[in-house]
Amino acid sequence: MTALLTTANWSSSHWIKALRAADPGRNFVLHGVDEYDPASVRYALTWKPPEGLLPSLPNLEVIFNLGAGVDAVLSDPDLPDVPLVRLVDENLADRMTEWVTWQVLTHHRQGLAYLDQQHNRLWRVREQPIAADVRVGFLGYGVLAQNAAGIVRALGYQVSAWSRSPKEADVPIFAGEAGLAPFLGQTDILVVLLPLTDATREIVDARLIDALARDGALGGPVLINAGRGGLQNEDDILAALVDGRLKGASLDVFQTEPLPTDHPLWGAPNLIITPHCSAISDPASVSRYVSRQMAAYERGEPLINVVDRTRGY
Ligand code: NDP
Ligand code: OXD
Repeated sequence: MTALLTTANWSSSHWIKALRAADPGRNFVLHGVDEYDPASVRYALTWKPPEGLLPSLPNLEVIFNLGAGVDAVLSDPDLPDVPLVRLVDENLADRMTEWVTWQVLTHHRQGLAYLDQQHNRLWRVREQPIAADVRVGFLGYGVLAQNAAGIVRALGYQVSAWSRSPKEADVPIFAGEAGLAPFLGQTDILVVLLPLTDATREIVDARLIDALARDGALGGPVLINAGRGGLQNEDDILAALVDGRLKGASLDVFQTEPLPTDHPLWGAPNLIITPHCSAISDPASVSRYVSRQMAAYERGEPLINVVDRTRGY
């Protein structure tokens, strides 16, 4: 009985070592390196598995996605009909919270403008609205957004969120299509933490940008996206940065990754680009999560964080 690992562009040696340390009694094999019999594979532990690999495992029982977003694994048209478990991990959530907080503070406190001043040896104090006057809206209010919202709120910002379904929460929640325009109309800094699904593809376009609040303390709206590149129309974002409809933006994810060196976004004004690293999966922490789930499953307990394939996340 084998657990098969695929890690795409992540360091496979770190992952296999961490898995073997977390669960020494189990047979982990690394696809493309170790010999294995496909019929012996009961679990697949994957990040962006090569298309066709999972359908080739006749006795596969569970797929564990090593990241939070499952869009890559769901894109395989022949994905076996077995439970797909996504990653829910405090370590991952805390990393995302660090990145989101960093971006919110940088745009609010004009980090790019001060860096520019420093390069020009210019001593000039800029406008300084207090956090309580700045409205941060989370587009998507799942595990990661809720964790980040807790810290952003603790810093004093006004926080609200938009999700697919209504929910009880400690911030105002706008839900569904009807809730989107009112939500955007009261948002100064938009933090996108949605999954990429048929319903959310390119949701961040010119229309959405134009619906953001323009009467806020920052003098214009700011876009922050750490969800997926497929959520954004990059031509629309570029145009809005160039003509000032967006005061600033931070993008961690892109339609094409790595972002091609000749992509015009590299030169866009007031844009912070990070290379899809806002929250990286920690091999040791994720290995413990997967090991706990496999043990519980073998005791006959239900798997947790199983993806609802009809919703796509
Ligand atoms: P969750 O599944 O916990 O939350 C998703 C949220 O999006 C929920 O609030 C959900 O609404 C909402 N949502 C989904 N579809 C819609 C829709 N059509 N309309 C409105 N709201 C919708 O996801 P996580 O918080 O764990 O992760 C979010 C995403 O972050 C991942 O899917 C992944 O793409 C990305 N990510 C990026 C990383 C990076 O390094 N850049 C690292 C980790 C994750 P509801 O609450 O009603 O279900
Ligand atoms: C994730 C990611 O989805 O790293 O976890 O993008």
